[in-house]
Amino acid sequence: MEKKFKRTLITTALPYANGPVHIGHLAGVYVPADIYARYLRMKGEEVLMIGGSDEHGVPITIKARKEGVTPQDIVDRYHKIIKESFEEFGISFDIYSRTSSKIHHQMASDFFRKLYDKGEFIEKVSQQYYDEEAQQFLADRYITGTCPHCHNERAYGDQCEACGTSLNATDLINPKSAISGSQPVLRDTKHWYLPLDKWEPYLREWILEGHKEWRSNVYGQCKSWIDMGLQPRAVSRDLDWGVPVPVEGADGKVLYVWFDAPIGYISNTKELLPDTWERWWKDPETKMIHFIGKDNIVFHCIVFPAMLKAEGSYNLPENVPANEFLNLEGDKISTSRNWAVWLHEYLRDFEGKQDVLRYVLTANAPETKDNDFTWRDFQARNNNELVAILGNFINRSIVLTHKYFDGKVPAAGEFTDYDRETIAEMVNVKSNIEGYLDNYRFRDAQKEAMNLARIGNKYLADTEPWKLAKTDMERVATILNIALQISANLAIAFEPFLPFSSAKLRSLLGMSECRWEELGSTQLLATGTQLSPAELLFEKIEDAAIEAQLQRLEDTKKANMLNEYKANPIRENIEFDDFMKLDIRVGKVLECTKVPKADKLLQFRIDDGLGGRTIVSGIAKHYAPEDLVGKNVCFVANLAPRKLRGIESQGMILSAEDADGRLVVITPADEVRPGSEVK
Ligand code: B3M
Ligand code: ZN
Repeated sequence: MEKKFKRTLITTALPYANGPVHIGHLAGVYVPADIYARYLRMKGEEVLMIGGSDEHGVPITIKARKEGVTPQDIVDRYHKIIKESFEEFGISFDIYSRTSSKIHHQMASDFFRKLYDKGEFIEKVSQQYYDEEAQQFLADRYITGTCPHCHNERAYGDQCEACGTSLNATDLINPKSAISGSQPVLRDTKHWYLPLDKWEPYLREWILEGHKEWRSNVYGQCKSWIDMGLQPRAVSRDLDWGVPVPVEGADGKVLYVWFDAPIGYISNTKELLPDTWERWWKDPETKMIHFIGKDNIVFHCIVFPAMLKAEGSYNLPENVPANEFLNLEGDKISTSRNWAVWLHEYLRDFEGKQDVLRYVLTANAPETKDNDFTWRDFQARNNNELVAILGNFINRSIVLTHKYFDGKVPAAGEFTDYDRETIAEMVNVKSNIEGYLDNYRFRDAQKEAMNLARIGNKYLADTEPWKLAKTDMERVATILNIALQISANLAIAFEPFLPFSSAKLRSLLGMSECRWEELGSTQLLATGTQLSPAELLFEKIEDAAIEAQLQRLEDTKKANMLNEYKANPIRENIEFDDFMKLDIRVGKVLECTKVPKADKLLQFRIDDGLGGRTIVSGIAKHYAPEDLVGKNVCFVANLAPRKLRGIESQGMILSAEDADGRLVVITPADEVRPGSEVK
């Protein structure tokens, strides 16, 4: 039996304040959260929707350094842009604050200190690279060097983007500081670790037994993390930007951004409700829902709950309906490659059409798998659904009422069976939408709301009031009364999804109230209510506007190609004899398995035509092992064997990766015998 709660706390992932927000943010987190919050409010429930900017972390310091400004300058700039974009799109936060605020620093610091005093952390001294010139420890992203695995010379301290292998900075050959360029030295440094392994039994019970109803993509990711075995996780960093670690002798150390950021949900609530915030975070009568993207699942389902359990007085989330990713025209959205539809640019090009984007992003929401945004689909859904179905029905109902009844809602006479059937269908729509929304299925819920517009269109098409005007005005009055009641129901049904259009429709119909419980009623508009003059809710989007967007993306692609070659120039020429030293062969993948406790490594058994060999490759992030079995791959056969996580790797599988990090293995165009030489 579903537990009943008195109130709902909705948190939304705090976007990093190091760039503007784009359609992926809206689709992944903020539109679904806003739909849910609006729906609950319309039902008269107690709801809080919390948002804010995530203003710490290494990427912000890197951007500040690149621009020669301070991290505070960066976050001040983007916090403002992000906040304004959300306001423009009607994302109805009760508060949108930020983690560089004093109240957050205090809250995060106190939270850490409480866990520290309770002995919830493991203290460990580890070796970290220190830049003697810049006089600071180096975060992983500030260290570059040669990847020990594929010899890419621009690997980072945490990962090699060429072969995808996750690295420790000390694995790098010839490490360099990205700050001063000097050779860093290893120094001891103390950090505090949250022992996630201690909470593994609890998390296993709480999630894997207690929340089987969570979305499969969320549940699955939690299960694989828990089954892989949880490890202690560092919750402090050697950085000068962030929440200082509130412990003696911790100068120059700050809380790890993923430790302080989720606490931002709490501090933002406290900022909004200084006296009653604890009711929202500690009263078991409060239901907490985290709206996030899939890359934040582990932090919201494993790390943050462990922190809250360690602290001991907080609720845990009831659900985490994480969305997958939205792609753009078939490619991953990428801030660094400007491959995005930025909200502020959308508003410039499609003024007043926020609801069109909300509608399309919900219709294509990546709720259980990645999905793709295309401008052609955006145009089609606007023209064929919003204009042709919803807008058209509303417009006909109002125009006909002005034509025959002077714009006043006419009195309904006797209902026919068909009238009653139509009304019954409308009542059905209410329970269908509720069923979907209560289960975070926003795509289906919106589709159901649009279904009501289809019912309205069909009703007018079947009853043809314009043909009866000469003979039976009473019947025309009944038909238009019902059509107008359906229109008023659409204003209610679409409020969570299309708040701007719903408000416009309510004013056209002279509707004041908009309460969810009234959905399904045929008494929403009193007889005699004066309608405003008809006005189109939506307008067609012409090809030219779409072509302009596609051209912009084409130009971006060209600019990226240019930058890629500049950023990743072809290496210097080698002699033909040097090339001939490489012995590249074709091999068939006989077996492929994940390397335990190495989330980026796959172990292959390859038929190399010479009895077989083992190769370890850092491409686990790009392939499910079972998808590679049976494939032909190309591999370097005469690379000196080397041990990786205790496994002797005899060679290297060749793969290609684009600047976006998308990686594919190299396979021969046609079937060819294992051991065949690549020339
Ligand atoms: N700043 C957003 C991201 O990973 C991250 C979310 C924090 S929510 C506490 O893109
Ligand atoms: Zn590598």
